[in-house]
Amino acid sequence: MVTEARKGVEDLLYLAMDRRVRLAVTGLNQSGKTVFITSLIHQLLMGARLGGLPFFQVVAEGRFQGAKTVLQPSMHIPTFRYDQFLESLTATPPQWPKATDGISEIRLAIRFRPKGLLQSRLKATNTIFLDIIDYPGEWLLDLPLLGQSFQEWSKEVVTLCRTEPRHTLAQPWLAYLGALNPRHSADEGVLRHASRLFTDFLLACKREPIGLNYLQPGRFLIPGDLKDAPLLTFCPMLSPDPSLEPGSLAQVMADRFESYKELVVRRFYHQHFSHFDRQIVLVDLLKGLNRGPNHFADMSRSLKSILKNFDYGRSSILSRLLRPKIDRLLFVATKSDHVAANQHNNLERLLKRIVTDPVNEASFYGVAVETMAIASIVSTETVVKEHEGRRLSFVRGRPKGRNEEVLLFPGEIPEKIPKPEEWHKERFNFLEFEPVIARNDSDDRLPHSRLDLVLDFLLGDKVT
Ligand SMILES: Nc1nc2c(ncn2[C@@H]2O[C@H](COP(=O)(O)OP(=O)(O)O)[C@@H](O)[C@H]2O)c(=O)[nH]1
Ligand SMILES: [Mg+2]
Repeated sequence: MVTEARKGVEDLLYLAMDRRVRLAVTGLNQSGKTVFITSLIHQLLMGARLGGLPFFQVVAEGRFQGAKTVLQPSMHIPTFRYDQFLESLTATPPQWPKATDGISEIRLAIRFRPKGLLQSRLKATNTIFLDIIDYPGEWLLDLPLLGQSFQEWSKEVVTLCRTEPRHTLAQPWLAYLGALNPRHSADEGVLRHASRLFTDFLLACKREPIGLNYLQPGRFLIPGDLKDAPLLTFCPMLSPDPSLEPGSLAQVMADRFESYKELVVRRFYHQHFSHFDRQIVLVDLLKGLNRGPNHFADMSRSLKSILKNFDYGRSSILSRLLRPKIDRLLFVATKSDHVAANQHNNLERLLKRIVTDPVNEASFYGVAVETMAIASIVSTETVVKEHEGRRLSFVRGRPKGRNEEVLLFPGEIPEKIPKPEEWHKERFNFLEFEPVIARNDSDDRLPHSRLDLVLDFLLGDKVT
């Protein structure tokens, strides 16, 4: 208890001294959050070794002294298993981390020599603490629920189910719901069955190759420790009437929805999502392009509705203590190594198109905003070759699930969102790759693309 309290005071002190940075790593499921966090930690721990972070100014200027994982701030949150993830990424054969099914946290201490003679004489070394949490991307989509009533949410879901691919997948659930009388008194068996059919519908929407993102409630997909709780036993209603009797089916559904919002979403939001200083938003555009226009629109809708839930603006020292705000926001297109290097500019341009609204909104509040195309862990290599008289950029790598490397032409990235008629079948087919096999050199570092620029943007001003 005493240690908790002391840690709390210490934390406040770091905060007041501007020595604590809480980074929001935001992205839909499978956008690359866990791999990004793992690689970011790895790059910081490796520091200046092998010239790995040339554009992180504190490293380039020789002021970076090192980084270390230290005791995390919260006692009740599992630790982010950097060690396990790194082990699997460097095993033979290497493997990507498995999908995240709960929340975890990690704290890094970064030591550096301050810039400028005067400061250096006063104090040889400074330390900042970087806090990062990891969680299933599915849970992020719960944040928009906070602004919706049961009626509004039900209406939205039912409207979305009028179009494909949701329309067909929702039929078993909608047919069952259609036969129910919302005024009848609630029966646990009926609630459970309706909720089961709705969950099956959500899971079918999520499953590859459909892969939709705008699916709520997030805990229906990844329940964490709440499996089978009444909180997770409800579903939207066809015509939810706010004036229904207590105890009626529709009223019990609405009550459970409200409890879910209060006890799961709001709590999650307050504990983990309301105190960030910096944010990185990861977007897997390649998957979006592969899946076609419906998915692409669904991905953009999901991103926009998530970003509405963060606080943007400049923080003074006092407001940082009371209510911190995000004052630097970085959008990245992840997995840029899936395409050849000459496509990275287009990847960034396309990303810019998709995030125009949130970028404008954040800039309006004085937030510094950037966009980049990055690869947390580069798993391929670009090979330029003559092909039928043209110089083409190919990619060499080991596609997911295969044992041998292949050389392939992954195609080109459009710099604008394609018009509906331009999404003809098979236009985009970007493959995913297995991580490269490490050279078994103990001093090896995982290859990345632009994580130094990411670090410089997110932390540069804190390490001066
Ligand atoms: N080639 C490549 N693949 C990546 C990279 N980052 C993520 N991936 C792929 O994307 C998958 C999902 O990444 P993950 O970090 O688990 O996503 P999360 O659900 O947002 O945490 C991984 O299993 C990899 O296949 C990257 O930098 N390069
Ligand atoms: Mg993850």
